[in-house]
Amino acid sequence: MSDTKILIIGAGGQIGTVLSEKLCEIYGKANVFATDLKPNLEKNILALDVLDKDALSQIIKDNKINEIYHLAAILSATGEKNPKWAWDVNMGGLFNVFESAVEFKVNKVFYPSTIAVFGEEIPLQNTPNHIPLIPATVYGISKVAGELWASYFYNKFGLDVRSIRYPGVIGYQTLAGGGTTDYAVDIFHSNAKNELYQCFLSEDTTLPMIFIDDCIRATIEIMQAPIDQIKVRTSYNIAGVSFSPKEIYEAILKFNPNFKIEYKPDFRQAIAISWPQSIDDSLAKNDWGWKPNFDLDEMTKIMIQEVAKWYHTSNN
Ligand code: NAD
Ligand code: AKB
Repeated sequence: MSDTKILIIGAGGQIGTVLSEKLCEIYGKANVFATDLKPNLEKNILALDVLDKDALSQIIKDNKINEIYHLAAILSATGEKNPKWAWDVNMGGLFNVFESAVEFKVNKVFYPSTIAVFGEEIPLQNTPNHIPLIPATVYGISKVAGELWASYFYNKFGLDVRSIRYPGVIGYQTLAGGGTTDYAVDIFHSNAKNELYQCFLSEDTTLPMIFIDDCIRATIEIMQAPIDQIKVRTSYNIAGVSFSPKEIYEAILKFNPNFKIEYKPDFRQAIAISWPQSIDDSLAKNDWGWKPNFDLDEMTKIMIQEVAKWYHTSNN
């Protein structure tokens, strides 16, 4: 029986859905408490608003939680529509998690950051881990602040916060949650429905992305790494695979030569071009052994197969 008692906050989202399942497999269902603003009894997701500090504290105390995965956030595109709300959720939620974790002596906290922390004054290729962080979105600003608070809580209170800057995550289990990289999930749904895909980024907008299996493995690997391997206390860059809308479209065409796309860039184009095109993840590789497994073709094959199942079952 595992001694690890895990709380996942934001478990109903794109990453949380898959991470919760994986953590249940590793640590046992009885040791994983999946929560979200939107509860889902079928998926064992309990109601928790991370902005409600008393409710958060109660759940940590009652269940003797010693690890937290804090995923709840408002992503880049949604955040730009309501910046103050995005700031309140992203910062208020994080503060509640860090303060409660210190109060109840939680061993480890996972806090995902993002490629959205980058902005002006970066090399777009192989963007290094340590470089000025001048993001263009409220989401990026909140994640830069979050990284700095993670480092502060580690240095001041010894709270073992571990963080990764995820690229755009591509998975088939859910739709994506209001980001600029969502097109790379949406495109597979249009393909499965034999619809024309209207892409909200221009055809040559290259961005760093990662397949969901690599994303989840990275998360578990950094959390399981011995503490002396975690040397970056803000957040680690990790790379998966970089591509443009044109390149992913061409990868899908190999499976469906009739698939059609048109490009209608909207406000997300300006966000996308402020982000890196590829990421230097040498610190994650050296410190805790990070290595991605999926390239564009392998990921495309799995996405096409799995997204097709959405439209052949009545579950979604
Ligand atoms: P998502 O939007 O799919 O899921 C977020 C979940 O948080 C949702 O289920 C939502 O209901 C929940 N939530 C929102 N407000 C809440 C609140 N007040 N209390 C509790 N739950 C609340 O997001 P995701 O894609 O799963 O992202 C998870 C984390 O990973 C986020 O912190 C995000 O910044 C980070 N991240 C994601 C990506 C990506 O491409 N998906 C890339 C980089 C970083
Ligand atoms: C978004 O596009 O906002 C997210 C991210 C890269 O953080 N997918």
